[in-house]
Amino acid sequence: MDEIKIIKKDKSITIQPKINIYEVNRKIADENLQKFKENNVISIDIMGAIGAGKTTILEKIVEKIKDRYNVVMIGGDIATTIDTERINRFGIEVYQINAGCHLDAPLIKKTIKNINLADTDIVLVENVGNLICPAEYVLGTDMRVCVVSVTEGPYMVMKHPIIIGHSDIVVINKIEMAELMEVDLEKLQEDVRKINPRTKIVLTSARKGKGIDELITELGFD
Ligand SMILES: Nc1nc2c(ncn2[C@@H]2O[C@H](COP(=O)(O)OP(=O)(O)O)[C@@H](O)[C@H]2O)c(=O)[nH]1
Ligand SMILES: [Mg+2]
Repeated sequence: MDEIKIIKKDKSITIQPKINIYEVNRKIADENLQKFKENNVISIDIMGAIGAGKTTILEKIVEKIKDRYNVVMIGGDIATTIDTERINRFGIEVYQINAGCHLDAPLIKKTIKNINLADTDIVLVENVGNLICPAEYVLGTDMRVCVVSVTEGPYMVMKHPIIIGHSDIVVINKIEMAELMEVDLEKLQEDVRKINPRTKIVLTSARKGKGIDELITELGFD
């Protein structure tokens, strides 16, 4: 096989901004986390590509926990309110942020000003469907969850090491489709462990509700 030529970004044209936007974001994220903690709110950031199953997973979780906890959902979306409407059907409070390619800590700060955190137990954030931009923008949640689905093919994990590296839990969804998609579930899990040995991995078939109880346990909602 011919050697593959790898073209790297030329460092000489990298712009060094005076303000580190990640640092500014992180400071506000720390304030958000502090606010959540002061009010004993558990907060979760759910990330993943469009179609991975984030909203389906949220629906299944909300259905199971809504009678025990006061849950609020914040949904990030470029154009629609489809996801927040899906969650609002369960009778819980929802907030829609029409954002760009990711949510950020200032947007969460602005949103939580509207929420009565003292009466809230859990805030679930569905980030904008994207595996690249949300990785660098922490929101100030207790945990970050990344959802990948086997219908995205065998390379989604390997090609997105930053978001996998930043995740406390990686959910591999639509596992009933693995054989059909010729995706090796063991290999996918190995890829996750190689990038992030400390992350928890939960296998789900969210549409059928499989693996949701295990995910609820890992999230600490028991
Ligand atoms: N086969 C299968 N489809 C699923 C599963 N979970 C979600 N889906 C479907 O995948 C599509 C995208 O799901 P959605 O939750 O909207 O993804 P999101 O964009 O990540 O929020 C929908 O048609 C869901 O019904 C699953 O476990 N198995
Ligand atoms: Mg969604």
